[in-house]
Amino acid sequence: MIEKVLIANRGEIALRINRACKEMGIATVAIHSTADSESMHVRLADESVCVGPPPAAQSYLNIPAIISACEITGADAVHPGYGFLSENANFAEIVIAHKIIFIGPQPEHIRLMGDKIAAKRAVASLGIPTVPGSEGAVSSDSEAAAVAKELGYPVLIKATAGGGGRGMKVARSPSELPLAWSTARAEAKAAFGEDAVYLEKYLDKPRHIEIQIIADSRGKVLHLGERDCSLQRRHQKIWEEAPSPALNASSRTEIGATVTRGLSKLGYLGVGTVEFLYENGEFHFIEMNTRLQVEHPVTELITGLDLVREQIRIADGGALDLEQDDVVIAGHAIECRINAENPFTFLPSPGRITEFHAPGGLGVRMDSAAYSGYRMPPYYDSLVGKLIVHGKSRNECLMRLRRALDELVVGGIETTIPLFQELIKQPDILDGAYNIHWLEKFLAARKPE
Ligand code: MV4
Repeated sequence: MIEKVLIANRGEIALRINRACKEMGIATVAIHSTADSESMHVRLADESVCVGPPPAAQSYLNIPAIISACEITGADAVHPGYGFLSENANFAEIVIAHKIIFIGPQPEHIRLMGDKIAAKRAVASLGIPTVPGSEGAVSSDSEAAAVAKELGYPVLIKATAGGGGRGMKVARSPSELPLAWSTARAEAKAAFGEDAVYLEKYLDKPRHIEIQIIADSRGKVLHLGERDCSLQRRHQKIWEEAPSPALNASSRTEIGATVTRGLSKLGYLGVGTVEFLYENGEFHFIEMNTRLQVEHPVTELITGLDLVREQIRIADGGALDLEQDDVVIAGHAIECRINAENPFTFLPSPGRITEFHAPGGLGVRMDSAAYSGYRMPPYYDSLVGKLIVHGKSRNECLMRLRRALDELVVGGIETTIPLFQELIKQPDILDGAYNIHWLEKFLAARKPE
C-alpha cells in the first residue's frame, strides 16, 4: 500500500497531486529548487527536500537528487506530474530499479510513444486510424520527394523525437520540399540530438481532439470522452473544452471504443491521452501522451472522476471500480490557461503577485499555486493557474466563464486574462466554430493595444 508519495514537480500540478494524496491519507514529499522555497506546493506538503538551484536541469530534472530525496524521506512512490521527467522512460526505470513505485505507465510504453514513428506504427497495428504518411523515417530528400508525390502536397515533415509541434515543417510544393526536409532534420538534431524525420499528409483545417483513457493492471481500459484543444498559441493549448463542439455521441462512442480496444491489446497501464486531428468527420492519430495532462481537470469536471486518485490507486495495484457504461459525460467544461505574460506581446511577466483573488461559486475551479505576495520565478513556465468552469450546457459554461474571468484578480504582474475576456466575446468562440489555426489568425488580426 502506497504510504508516502514524492511529488517530482512544482506549481499547480504539485498542489493537485498533493490534494489527491491528502484525501487518500497518503503522506507527501515536495521537492523544490532554491527558487521555490516559499512556494505553495512546499508549504502544503508534509515534508520537503531542496534538490538544487533554480535551473530545472539542476533541480526538477536532477534524477540523482530526486532519487536521494526518496531515500532520505522513505517515499515509496513517485508522481512525476506533467512536463519535467513525466515522459522520461529512463527516469521511470531508475525509480522502479530502486523499488519505488512510478505512478505512470510502464517505461516501455513511455519510450514507445516518445518515438513518434514507432508510436504511429504501433497504434496503426492496434487498429487506430493514423494520418497518411511515410512508412518510417525518410533519410534523403529524394526519398522525401517520392513519398510526398505519393501523398500529394501539402506535406508535413516531423521529427520522430519531436512532438507537441516541435520540429515540424510544411512543404506545399515540390520546390519547397528540399529546404523543409533539411531544415526539419537540422532543427531536430539541435533540439533532440536525433535527426530522424518522417512525412505526413498535411491536414489543412483540422480540429485537435484528444481522447482521455485510463487503464488498470487487470486489463480494463476505459475512455473518459474527449477534449477539444484546437485553440493553441505556438502549440501551447490555452483553451480546452469538453465535449468537443464538433463531435456527436456516436462519433465519441466510436473513436472511444477504437482507442480502448487498441490500448487494451497493448497492455497499457495508467492514464494516457491519444491525440487526433479531426477533419471531415474523420479521426487521424498524431501522437499519444503517456502522462497526466495540463488540461485533465476538464475531463474531471464532466465525468466527476478524480484522475490523480485513480492514477495512484492503479499504480498501487488497484482495479478501476467502474465500467465504461458508468462513465457519463455530464454538462460542459472549459479550461483557460492563465499565463504571466503580456496579453498582446506574450512577453513573460515574472515578478511579485501583489494581489491574488481566485473566482468561486458553483462550477468554478481555479488550479493555481499563486497567492498574494507570491513571486513568480523566471526559471520555469509562465503558468499562473488554470481557470476551469463547468456548466449544464456550453452556454451556461460560457456565461459562468465570463463571470469568473471578471472576478479573477492577479495584481502586480501582467497576465493573459484580458485575452480570454476578448475571446469569450468572439462569435466563432461562442459558436464553437474554430479549428487549429483560428487563434493564430485572431491574434494576427488583433488591433495592437
Ligand atoms: C499535424 C497537423 C496537420 N497535419 N499533422 C501539432 C503538434 C502536434 N500535436 C502535432 N500537430 C499537428 N500535426 C498533420 N499531418 C497539425 C498539427 C497541429 C498544428 C499545426 C500547426 C499549427 C497549429 C497546430 C495546432 C494543433 C495541431
